Amino acid sequence: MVAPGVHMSPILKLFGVMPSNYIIERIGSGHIHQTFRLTGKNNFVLQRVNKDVFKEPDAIASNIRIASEFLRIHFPEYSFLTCIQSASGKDMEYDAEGYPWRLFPFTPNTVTMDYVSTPQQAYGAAAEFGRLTRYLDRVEVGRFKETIPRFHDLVLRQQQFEEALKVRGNSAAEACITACKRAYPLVGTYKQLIAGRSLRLRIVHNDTKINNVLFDKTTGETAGVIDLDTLMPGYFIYDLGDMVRTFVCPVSEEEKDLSKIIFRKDVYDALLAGYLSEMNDVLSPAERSAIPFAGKMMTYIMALRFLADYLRGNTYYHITYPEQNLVRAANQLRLLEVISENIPG
Ligand code: GN1
Ligand code: MG
Repeated sequence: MVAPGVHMSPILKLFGVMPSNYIIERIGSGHIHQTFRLTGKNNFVLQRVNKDVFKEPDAIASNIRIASEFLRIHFPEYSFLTCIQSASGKDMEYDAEGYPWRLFPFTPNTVTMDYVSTPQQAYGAAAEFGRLTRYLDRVEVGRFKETIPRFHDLVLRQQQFEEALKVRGNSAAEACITACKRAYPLVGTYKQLIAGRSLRLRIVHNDTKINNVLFDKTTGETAGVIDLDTLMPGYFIYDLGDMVRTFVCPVSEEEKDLSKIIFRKDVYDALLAGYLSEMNDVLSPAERSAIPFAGKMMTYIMALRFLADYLRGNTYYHITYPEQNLVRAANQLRLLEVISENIPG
């Protein structure tokens, strides 16, 4: 874990920022990168990119550049977050250990939230993510790279889970393993959707958690989306599904008390209405019929990913206690149950 400190100075200087003029503090609840807020004359967000997860960091910058150029031409009023270039004109600067760092402007008077409190927030956030996909509907998908190959490919995640099972060393995970296997039919449904070409490959955000939406502090309106590292080719179910996963339940994936995992129908209805307010005419009838599958698929993929990481010794997600990935997997498996009970089809 990197603490805010003096080692950031050389990086900040490359971006033309004098570290001594800023208060630097860690922010965010992400599992992958390390993110800091700089408060001073101007406000910035500084981020160290996880190079073990994003093995080709330049692909992130390239995708964002293609998207931002397209949006600037076709939707000039859209506020799309891009990073600040360093003094030598680069999107990222590398430190002595080979980690890339990026600097963003901090959008003034905005907040992020870790939980959806009202259906209005769900509607707004879902419309915001839907708008991004709609605006990018006619961009050339083939120009984008996969920043993490096969990131939300459920078939791959099932294979990785099976691999992790081979090295499992303890029985604490048995109940979760059984539950994951019981849900294997979801992989079959996913395969059918892909093989049947029901879903169009689009540019999607791929990390549509509620805390990746900026809200205006004063009006409560949405002010844009952040965390564009996985803006890349994918299917709409990845975005819609991750919203269902993170919006409908009043507690996060860290919650240990499974009785708190409930399905808020008003929030689900609002998120779907918000998403479709942008995407209804963009989606094909075949895509629209995959809507009920989205939340199940993305909740399940997170259960598989958390459990596989636990079984292989917690090499991927940042943890603060040894059982954390198992707790997350059990949480997501319970959420999968409540979503399946509440979304027919
Ligand atoms: C990771 O680091 P963060 O929180 O932005 C993960 C997402 C998961 C999420 C679960 C690159 O995102 O896919 O949904 O954790 N990102 C990556 O909280 O693996
Ligand atoms: Mg992310």
